[in-house]
Amino acid sequence: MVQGTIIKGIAGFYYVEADQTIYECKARGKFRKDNIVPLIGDNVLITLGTEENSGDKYQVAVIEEILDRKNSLIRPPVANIDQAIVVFSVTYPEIHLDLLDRFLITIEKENITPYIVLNKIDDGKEEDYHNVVETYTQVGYEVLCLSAKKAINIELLKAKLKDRTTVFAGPSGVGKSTLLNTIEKGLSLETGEMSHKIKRGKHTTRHVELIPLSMGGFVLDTPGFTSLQLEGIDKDDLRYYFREFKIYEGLCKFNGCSHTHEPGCAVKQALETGKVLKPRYDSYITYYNQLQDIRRW
Ligand SMILES: Nc1nc2c(ncn2[C@@H]2O[C@H](COP(=O)(O)OP(=O)(O)OP(=O)(O)O)[C@@H](O)[C@H]2O)c(=O)[nH]1
Ligand SMILES: [Mg+2]
Ligand SMILES: [Zn+2]
Repeated sequence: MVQGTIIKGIAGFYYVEADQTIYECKARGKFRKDNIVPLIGDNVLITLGTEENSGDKYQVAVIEEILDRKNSLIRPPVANIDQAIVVFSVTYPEIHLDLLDRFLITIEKENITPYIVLNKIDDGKEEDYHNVVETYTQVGYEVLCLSAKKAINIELLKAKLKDRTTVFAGPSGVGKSTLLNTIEKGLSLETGEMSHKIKRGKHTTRHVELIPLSMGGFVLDTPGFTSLQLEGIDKDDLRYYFREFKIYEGLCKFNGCSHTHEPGCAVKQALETGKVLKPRYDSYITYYNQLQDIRRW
């Protein structure tokens, strides 16, 4: 068997790179039986087929084994990630803070390093997005404001990517594929016009793809998404995924304080003094209640 990495999946085929060759693979039926979906970024063992496939473009092979994952995401569906760049645009589509918070939670849970990118600053006014920058910087995230189109501040982003595996995620039309084309010369990922009527993207990218960078490292372009479920999260763990709460852990009056209703809560005190920001705390309460409702069901 040969070890490789899944770099793309289209219509039931997985494209696996091993020893600088790309193999077109089917996955063994046992994966479906065990409810395991191979993910882009998975390290796999394959057996090589003998016959050529119809197009003669790729050699064929079969995925026999998926090696242990370091981490994985459901949306976008990727595995073995070091960092995630969550991309929004400062013009259209508009920044969607609920989606941003949900995405940050899933990233924190999987121990992936997150960065926030606000793209299209060539087209926007600083006063319209400086609140977002301030809020999330105070929370403890690095926020990069840039323009893929005019190549503003691209070097700041590029410096983060070397020798790492980084997934680009965010709504359709924010410029994920445009950014990657700007970062890697010679790359020509398809990009889409905005729909002017509804001011949204048109879901141009349809597959997740793992792309090598010439400076070292990999990036993953992914399709845009409009919603994100908080799946597989216990409400009692939610507080660990709000990074600004961490310094108060153990300082509340009650052990295991949920920071929702308990007296003597250090997080709520920090909220009073503005050290914890109200919109983020409100997000926390909203998701906490949602997760509680799911459990009751
Ligand atoms: N003004 C401006 N427009 C940009 C910028 N970056 C991307 N765009 C435009 O935004 C539109 C969408 O860009 P894409 O790169 O296709 O967006 P995407 O995030 O990959 O979208 P999906 O593949 O649908 O998820 C295109 O018309 C781009 O030209 C930018 O920095 N400034
Ligand atoms: Mg795209
Ligand atoms: Zn508390």
